[in-house]
Amino acid sequence: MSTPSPAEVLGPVVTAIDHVGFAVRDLDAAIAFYGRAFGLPLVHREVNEEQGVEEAMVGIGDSCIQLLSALRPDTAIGKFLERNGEGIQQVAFRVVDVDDASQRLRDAGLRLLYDAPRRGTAGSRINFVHPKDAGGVLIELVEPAAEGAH
Ligand code: V0V
Repeated sequence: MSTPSPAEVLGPVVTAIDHVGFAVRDLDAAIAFYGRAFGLPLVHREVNEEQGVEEAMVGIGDSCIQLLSALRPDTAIGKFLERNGEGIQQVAFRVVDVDDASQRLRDAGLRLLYDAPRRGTAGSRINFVHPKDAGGVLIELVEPAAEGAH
């Protein structure tokens, strides 16, 4: 059996770059910096205990930059900051159906980090492709919450 092409694996289920995630040490300072330097407005802010982050979405056109600070050192962002310092930690692809997208990728032999999607920003449902299976980039799959669901 031949390896499926990317189009065969996800085809039209990926619809946009939902956001790019930046690991930051000081969330308030980062929000102020991107506002001052680039005019990016704060559109959402929340704590996600399960992910170990306090995060802020700043808008850029139709997309967002997600500023991610660590609640504790022993978290994904805490470890990233310790290892790399501040910088791009992930790119998030918006998908129509995260269960379907995850299963298609598993079937194509990629490792998904979670067996079942977890809660992401503003009630979205998320999963991640392991960076070692995606060219060294941590790719998040995000299915936004239905309109008015959060
Ligand atoms: C680690 N590695 C990365 C990486 N993090 N490569 C690219 N991008 C990253 N962000 C590399 C690391 O350098 C190692 O390479 C290798 O992967 C395995 O390292 P590890 O020691 O096992 O890595 P850990 O323990 O730091 O875990 C890495 C993973 C972890 C990706 C498994 O960060 C994770 O579970 N991430 C998913 C959850 C997450 O990122 N949450 C925060 C965002 P070498 O040295 O072996 O070559 S929350 C969020 O996005 C929300 C709420 C949302 O959008 O809605």
